[in-house]
Amino acid sequence: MSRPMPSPWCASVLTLFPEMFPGPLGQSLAGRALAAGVWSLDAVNIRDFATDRHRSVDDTPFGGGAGMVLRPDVLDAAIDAVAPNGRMNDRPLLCLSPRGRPLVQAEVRDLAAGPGVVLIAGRYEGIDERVIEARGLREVSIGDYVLSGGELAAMVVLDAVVRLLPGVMGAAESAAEESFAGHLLEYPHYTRPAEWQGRAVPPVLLSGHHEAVAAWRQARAEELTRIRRPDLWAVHTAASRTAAPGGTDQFAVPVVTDRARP
Ligand code: 9D3
Repeated sequence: MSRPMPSPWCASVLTLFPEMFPGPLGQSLAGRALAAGVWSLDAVNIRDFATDRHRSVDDTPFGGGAGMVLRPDVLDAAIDAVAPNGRMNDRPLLCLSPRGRPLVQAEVRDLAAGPGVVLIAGRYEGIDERVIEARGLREVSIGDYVLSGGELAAMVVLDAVVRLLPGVMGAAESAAEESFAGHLLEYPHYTRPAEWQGRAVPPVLLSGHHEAVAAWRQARAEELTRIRRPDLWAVHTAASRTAAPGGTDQFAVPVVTDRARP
């Protein structure tokens, strides 16, 4: 007999552009998992919670300045619709913002291990600070560049999390990801033909000498990381110095110091 379906990992997105969802998340890996009921996606229109006849969601900033601010009353009502205030709310409330803490894989993993997430995708200059305080919103950025809104950033968060949900990735892939040391960039990949447009594949890869191949890949990964990502390289070298022989989780090395969230 078939076992009962586990309740899906549950994502709600609060946005002024709900029609942007699922967008690219309806395709490929995440889309298949969505159709299979591994996760659910609920895009909620913040404007549905406006109270005046103009359905306004924003207002001018106190103290003056450019741009508009998302009203606290409207956003709070929208949050209430998916995470009722004072009730047991087990899903973390994240607010996509260019001033947020940069998203890292450890946080993605934590989200995937939980019941779901509520994502608030802002437009305008920002949202009223008092909602952030009152609801304990965790502000998250996806990197140091300027987007025109939080929706694409919300999709990035969801894509990163959903691929980690049980049954979404292949078992082999997930196992490889689990055991992967983490702080090195990937070595270069090659497939047939062995020569293409006058460019040969590195001969060691055709040698059939597995240890030599592994050593070459390790060296290329380290070289790439050192040159391209000195920040990751510093983590890697610190980890190699402190890690117990036989290997511990190198993500656990105390290089990231800003994990205790206020
Ligand atoms: C001049 C002040 N601007 C901050 C750089 C205001 C502003 C610009 C763009 C406020 C919001 C936005 C829209 N961006 C996001 O909502 C956003 C974002 C981003 O722009 N970069 C990286 N991660 C994220 S998460 C949400």
